[in-house]
Amino acid sequence: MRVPEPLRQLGWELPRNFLGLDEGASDVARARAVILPVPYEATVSYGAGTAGGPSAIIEASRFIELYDQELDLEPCDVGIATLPELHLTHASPADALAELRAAYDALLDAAPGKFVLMLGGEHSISSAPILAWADRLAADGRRLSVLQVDAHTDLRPEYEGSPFSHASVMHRVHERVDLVAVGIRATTKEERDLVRARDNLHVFYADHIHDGDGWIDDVLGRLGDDVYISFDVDGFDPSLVPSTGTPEPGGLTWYPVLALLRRVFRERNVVAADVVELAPIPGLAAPDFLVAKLVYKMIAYRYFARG
Ligand SMILES: [Mn+2]
Repeated sequence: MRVPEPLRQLGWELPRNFLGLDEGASDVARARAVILPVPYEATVSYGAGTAGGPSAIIEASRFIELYDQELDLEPCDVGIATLPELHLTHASPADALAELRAAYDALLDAAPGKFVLMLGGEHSISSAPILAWADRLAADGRRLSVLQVDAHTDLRPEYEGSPFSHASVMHRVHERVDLVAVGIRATTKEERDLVRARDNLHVFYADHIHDGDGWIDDVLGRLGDDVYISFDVDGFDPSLVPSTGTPEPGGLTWYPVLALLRRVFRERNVVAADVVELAPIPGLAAPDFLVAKLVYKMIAYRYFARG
């Protein structure tokens, strides 16, 4: 709501959008980045709560600094619009994903050239934007690469009877894209066999990252020109982000993740991204702030990492 001119100087709370930006900086027509909150949760297998992820990220974001000292600027100057939460049908996961796909295509058509960053919600929602981008690029003779940061490979053909499960999201797209998964430390023999059998699937296990140097060069070497980033926050170590449905020990830490993202945004065309699977724990603010800052860093690198 626009506060009347004579009342502007009073101590109003920050607007309830990503970063708490004023109307000019969050205007969707002007903004170069768009936040799409999708609080969908239907197939989570252990801890629930991802439906509260987008609102917790946006709430925490209103209290982080706009200035980025690494880049020495305020990345929000590009304009960041926050769309209302998109509520999907619970009739069935297939119907929900079809709804999301239609909405995502409509958004790309209505906001061409903008960087769309989707906030989940459970990881199953990522297949809709990934396939939307795979189709758009294929029409141009190009092939999408997906950079998946995750504890889990998510390559099961189905899980608990559903091919639309969060644990199957990358199986749903694996024939259409080149997939590079980073931070993995929970997988099955069947998923391992699938990765070994296909030369478009590459997994960087968390223990190799922990032990070695040069893994970022290797990740870059596997990514094509056009990249979609699907970031499951359980890729982080649970000491940093315990607020997720299926936490796994031995995850990634903050600075290696930033080093990876900085290089990917600098050296590739990142078409869009998502950040999923935050299941906020009441009273535990640090993970919400970490994920809010991760989202802001992605937008910052998208527009300023090229230097
Ligand atoms: Mn995961």
